[in-house]
Amino acid sequence: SPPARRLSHIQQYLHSNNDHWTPQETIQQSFINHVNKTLARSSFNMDQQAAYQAAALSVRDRLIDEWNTTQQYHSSQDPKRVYYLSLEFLIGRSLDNALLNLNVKDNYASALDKIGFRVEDFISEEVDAALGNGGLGRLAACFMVAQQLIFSVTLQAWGYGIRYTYGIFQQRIVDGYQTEYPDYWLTFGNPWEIQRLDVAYDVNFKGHVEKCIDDNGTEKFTWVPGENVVAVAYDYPIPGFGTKNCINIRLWSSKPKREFDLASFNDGNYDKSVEEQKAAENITSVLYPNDNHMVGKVLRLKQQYFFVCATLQDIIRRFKKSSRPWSEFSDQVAIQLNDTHPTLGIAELQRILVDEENLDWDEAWDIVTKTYSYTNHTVLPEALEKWSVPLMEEYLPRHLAIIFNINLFFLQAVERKYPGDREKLRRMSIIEEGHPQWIRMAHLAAVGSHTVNGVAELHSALVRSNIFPDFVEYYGSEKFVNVTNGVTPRRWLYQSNPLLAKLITKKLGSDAFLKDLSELEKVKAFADDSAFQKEWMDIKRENKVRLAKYIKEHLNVEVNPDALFDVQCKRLHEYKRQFMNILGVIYRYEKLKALPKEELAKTVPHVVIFSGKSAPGYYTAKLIIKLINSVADVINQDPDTSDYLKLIFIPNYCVSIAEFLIPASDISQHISTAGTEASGTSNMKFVLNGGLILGTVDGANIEIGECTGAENIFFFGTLTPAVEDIRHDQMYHQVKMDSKLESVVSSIQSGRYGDAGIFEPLLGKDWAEIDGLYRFGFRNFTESPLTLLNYHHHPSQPLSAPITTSSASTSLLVRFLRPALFFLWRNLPVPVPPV
Ligand code: F55
Repeated sequence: SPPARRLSHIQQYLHSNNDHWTPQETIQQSFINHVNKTLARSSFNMDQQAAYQAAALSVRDRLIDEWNTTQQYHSSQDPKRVYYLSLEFLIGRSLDNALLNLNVKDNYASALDKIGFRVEDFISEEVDAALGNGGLGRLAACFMVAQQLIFSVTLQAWGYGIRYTYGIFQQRIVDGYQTEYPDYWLTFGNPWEIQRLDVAYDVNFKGHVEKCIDDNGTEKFTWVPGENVVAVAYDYPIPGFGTKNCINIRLWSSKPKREFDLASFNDGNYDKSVEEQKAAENITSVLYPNDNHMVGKVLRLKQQYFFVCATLQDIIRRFKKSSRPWSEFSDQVAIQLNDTHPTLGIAELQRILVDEENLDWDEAWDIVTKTYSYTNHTVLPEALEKWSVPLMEEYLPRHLAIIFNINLFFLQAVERKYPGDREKLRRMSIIEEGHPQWIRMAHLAAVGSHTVNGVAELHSALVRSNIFPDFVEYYGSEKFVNVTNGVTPRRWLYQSNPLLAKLITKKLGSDAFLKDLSELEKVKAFADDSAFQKEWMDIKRENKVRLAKYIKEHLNVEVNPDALFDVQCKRLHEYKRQFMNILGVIYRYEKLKALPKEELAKTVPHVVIFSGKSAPGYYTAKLIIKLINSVADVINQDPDTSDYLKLIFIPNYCVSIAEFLIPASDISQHISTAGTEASGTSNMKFVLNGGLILGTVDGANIEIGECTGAENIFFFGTLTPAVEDIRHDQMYHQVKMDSKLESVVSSIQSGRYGDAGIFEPLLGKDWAEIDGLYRFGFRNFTESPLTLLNYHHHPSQPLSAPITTSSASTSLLVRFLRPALFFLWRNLPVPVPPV
C-alpha cells in the first residue's frame, strides 16, 4: 500500500541521516521504531489501531521523559504532597490530550501525514479509560490536570485509585431498552500506564485481634489477618499544559499472594488450587456501576480497604525517606477524600500509627485529623455510605475496634460540651444503633478530617444545615466550607472545540485563557461585533454538523444542523428528571401535530437529544430510557412534524461522546429537583462552549447564573425551601394534576407510544406521592421546561440567534477554575524555582 511504501522509504532515509533529524523526522523515527520493534509489525501490516498504538507509544516516551524529570525534581525538593484519593477516575482518551499538552500535535500531524497516516483518523481508535460513573469520577480527572498547573512547584500532587479491569459498562440500546456489556478496556494493552512490579504491598483482611501488655504496661493490639493479597502499582502520567511538569495517578491492581495453593495442587484438586488466586484478582476486576446510590456489597468494602491500605503504605514509605519525625507528617502530607469511599483510610492511618509505629492514641489522632479533609458530593440519603458492623467485624476486625474507639472519645467530648443531651449523642454518633448497627461513613469522615467541603454554594449550605448541623455547632462553621467544582478548559474547550478555542485566541491575541479563564472576560468587548458573531455562530454550526454526522452514522436519523439542539446528557436518575423532560417533549410533539401548517412553519425546529447510562439494577431509570426510545420511534417517523422535531437517544454516553456532544448544544437541560444536584459539572462545560442553560435553581447552576447574568440563563421551578412544602402537600393533600400534564399522561396510557402497560410503573397512582416529587417536583406545567416552549413560540426571538455570543461563554467561569483544594494551601513550604 502507498503508506507502507512511504513508511519503508522514510525508514531507509532516516537510517542514512540519523545525525540530522528535524523534529518531524524524530517523530517519524520514533513512530516507525514502535511499529517495528514494540508492535512487531511490518510496515505492510498496518491498520489504524496499529497506527494509534505506535503514535501513543511514541508520545508516551516523551511523557516519561517529563515524568522522570518531575519526579527527580520533587524527590530532591521533598515538598508537601497532596494526595487525592478517589475510587473513580473518569479519564477518557489520552492521546489527543497528551499531544496538545506537550504542544506537539501539529508536528505529529504533519510528520505522520507525510508517511501516510492522519492523526484525526486514528485518534478515535483509542478506548476511553472509563474508571468512573459520572460527575464524581470526572471531577477527579479534571482536578488532576488542574492540580498540575496549580501546585507544580510548591506542592506535588498525586492521585490514587483502582485499576479496574472492567470500567463502567458499555450501554447498547436493544428494542429501546438499555443492555449492558462489559467494558474490557485493556484488550489492546494500555500505552498510558507503566506497570511497577517493584511497587507492591501486602493487603490483609479478616482474622482476629490479639491483645497484650507491652514493657511499659500499655495495652497493645495486634491484628492477625486471615487473608492476604498483594496490590501492584500502575502509574498513569498526567502531563501539564505549558509546563514540563508531569504528575501521576497511581492505580492499584490486586494480585494473589501465592500463585496457587500447592497442597491442593498436589492433591490433584486443581480448581481449589487457583481459587484463592481468582478471589484476589476479583477485588479490582470491576467498577461498581452505581452513582448516588450505596450498595453494601462485601467486594465493594474490600475494594475500599484494599486501595486505602496500599495507598497509605506508599505515602508513608515516601514520608519516611526524609527521616522526619511523625509530628511533621501533616506538614508534609495532605490527603483529600473524594467522597466517603476512601474513608477507611482514617481508621487505617490511626491503626498504623498506634499499632505499628507505637504512637499513643491522642498523638496519633492529632496527626490523622490534621492530615485528612473530606469532600461531600451528595445530600441524597440513599447515597450516604453505611457499612454494617457485622460485616466490618468479619473483614476488618481491628479497624472496627478502632472506629468504636474513635467514636467513644468523640462522644465523650460531645458529652462534655453538652452534658446529658442524649439525643445529640445519638444523632452525632458514628455508629447508628439498631440491629445490626451501622457505621456512618460521613460521620467518620467529618470527625477524622480538619475540613469538610461541599461542591457548590447551595450544596455546601445544605451539607451544613441538613447533614452536619450538630457538627457545625460542635466544631464551629469554619470547618465546613464550600469549594465549587471546576472543569479543565484544556479538555473541555481547547481539545473538544478547537475551532472556538482558535477564534478566541485570534481575537484575544493569546491563549492565556486556557490557563486563566478570567481572560475570557475580554471577549465581551467583541460581543456586538457582527463579523465575530458570525464566525462564532458558524463554529457552533460546524460542531452541530459534526454531531449530525455521528447521529446519521450511528442511529440512521437525519437531523437538521440549523435546528435548535436541546441536550440533556448525564446519568439517568429520578432526581435529575429526564422523565420530566421527556413528558415535555411529548407535549411539544402533540401540540405541533395539532398546529395548522402555516403555524407550524413559524416554529423553531428542535432536535432533542438525550444521552446517559442507568445503573443496571435501577428499574425506574431503565424504564425512562425505554420511554424515551419509544417516543423517539413515533416522533422520528412522523412526516407531519419531522421538519420541526426530532428526538435522539445517543447510546453509551462517555467522555469521548461528551467531547463532541457538548460543543454542539444550543441549550442544555440541568433540571434536578432544587436541592438535589450537588453541583453538576457538565453545566459549566456547556456554558464554556457557548451554550445556554435551561435549569432549576440548583447546584452550580445558581453560580453560573450569577456569572452570566440572569438574562443568559433560563431558570424555572421551585426553590429548595419550597420543595419540602410540596412534598408535604403531595403526601397529605389532594394535588390536582395540571391539565397539560394530564393530557400527556393519558396519551401515553392510550398506547400512542407503544404498549402502555410497560410504562404503568412510571404513571401509576403513586406518581404524585412522596417519591413522585423526584419525578415531577413542579406543581404544574408552567413551572416545567414548557416555559421554554412558550418562549420558542415567538419566532421573532429564535434562540438560535446570536444571543449566545454576548453571553454565557464569553463572560465567566473564572470561578470554576478556582483551585478546588484551596484549603490544602495552608502552611505551604517556601516556594522554590520552577522546573
Ligand atoms: C458513585 C458511587 C457512589 Cl457509591 C456514590 C456516588 C457516586 C457518584 O458517581 N456520584 C457523583 O457522581 N456525584 C456527583 O458529583 C459531582 C462532582 O462533585 C457533582 O457535580 C454532582 O452533582 C454529583 O451528583
